[in-house]
Amino acid sequence: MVRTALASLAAASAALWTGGAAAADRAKATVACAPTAERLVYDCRIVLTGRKSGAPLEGAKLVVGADMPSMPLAHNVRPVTATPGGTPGLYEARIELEMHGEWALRLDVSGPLRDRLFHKMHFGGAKGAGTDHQHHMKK
Ligand SMILES: [Cu+2]
Repeated sequence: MVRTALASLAAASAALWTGGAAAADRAKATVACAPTAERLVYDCRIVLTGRKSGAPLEGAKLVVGADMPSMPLAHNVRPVTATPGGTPGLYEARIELEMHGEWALRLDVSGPLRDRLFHKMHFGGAKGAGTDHQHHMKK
């Protein structure tokens, strides 16, 4: 009895897993940006997964834009197309900002699924690297 229940549970999760990049799913992003030798230029590594499936999102087209939530219409950063990184779901993009402070990265995902995500991060100042918003808030 217990054994049967476990078996069907495993089958159900396997079905979810293979359905990873289904059109109905949305994207989830993990973002880390590191400063380069050039001021205001950052190398960002973005890991995309399916929000429901948790599976790495491979073969996606990812365009990264940036804006400052506190300064609407003040900036005009040209969006860049990320390139696939070495591991499944990893994408890399070099972004050039116009000042330090809090930015919202806009991630436009297309391909296996379409989605638009915003990711707030603090760049520069005493922090040096692009730190995740939550880290910045925690101090
Ligand atoms: Cu600004």
